[in-house]
Amino acid sequence: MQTGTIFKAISGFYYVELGNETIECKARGRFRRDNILPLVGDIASVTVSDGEKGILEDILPRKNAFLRPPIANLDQMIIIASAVIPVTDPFLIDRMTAIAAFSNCGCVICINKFDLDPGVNLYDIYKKVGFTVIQTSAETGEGIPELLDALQGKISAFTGNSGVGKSSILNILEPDFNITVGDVSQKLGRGRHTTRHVELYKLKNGAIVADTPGFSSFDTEQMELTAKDQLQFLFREFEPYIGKCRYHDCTHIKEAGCAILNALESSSIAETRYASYVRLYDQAKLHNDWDK
Ligand SMILES: Nc1nc2c(ncn2[C@@H]2O[C@H](COP(=O)(O)OP(=O)(O)OP(=O)(O)O)[C@@H](O)[C@H]2O)c(=O)[nH]1
Ligand SMILES: [Mg+2]
Ligand SMILES: [Zn+2]
Repeated sequence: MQTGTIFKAISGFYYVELGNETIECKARGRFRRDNILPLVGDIASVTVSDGEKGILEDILPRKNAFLRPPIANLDQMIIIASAVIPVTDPFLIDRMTAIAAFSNCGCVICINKFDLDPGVNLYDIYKKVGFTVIQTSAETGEGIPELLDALQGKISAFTGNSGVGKSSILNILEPDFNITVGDVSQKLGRGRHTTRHVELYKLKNGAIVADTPGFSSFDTEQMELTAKDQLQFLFREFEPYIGKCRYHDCTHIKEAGCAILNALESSSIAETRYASYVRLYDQAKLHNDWDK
């Protein structure tokens, strides 16, 4: 039995890296029976028959796992955004930063298409929250050395709405990859969902990076995250205010004497971040109510 990482998963086949080789594997029947879906990024034990085809025997315990994109064992998400068409809705970024925080996963915000628009607005919001924010261009190479540094020694996934340039950035990091990129529909204001599967790529500096399919606005509405009273802890800039509201069970939605609402009032918390909190809170509430 050997152990390796799943680099790619396509229609029931798992491509596992074992030493210098990539072995095509199928999963044992009991995975389906036990309702375990092997994910890209999983570390699996594999038996290889006649040196060619393999069988996934087991998935080793995960550090974390995500549904959208479907991937496991991430050190960090690189949330890629764009200030030009396809413009990134800050809610999408905030949803991802919350999911990352919830899953013990780091995150870096990357504002791409710097050559077209530096995205100063987004830059200021996330810099102030305390995230690492990198402005990049897959066209001119701006910010790419900085991004490479952030990727070094880690397993990362590029996420973001379709057309922001996830695949393009991977191609500029390593021109040999030759990943297909698609254009952006100016009329519809969005990308064309060019990347269809999750795949890990190994950079020359040893970093491992996943390209993933871009989100559509539909995905944005399709999530529930966590218990509503836990959500406040997933917005890192709320931290100094938590426990300082008048009511100990303050939801920070409309209570009097709310320290978070006061911080919003004095612009210490960004409006878009707070709006995302409320939106996620409402979704979580709906979901929690269903559970009862
Ligand atoms: N001007 C400019 N265009 C870019 C940049 N990065 C990507 N593009 C263009 O944006 C379009 C979409 O790029 P992709 O790399 O396919 O985007 P993606 O995020 O992988 O999209 P999906 O696979 O659909 O999720 C292509 O036409 C790219 O050439 C950039 O930094 N500047
Ligand atoms: Mg792509
Ligand atoms: Zn409050």
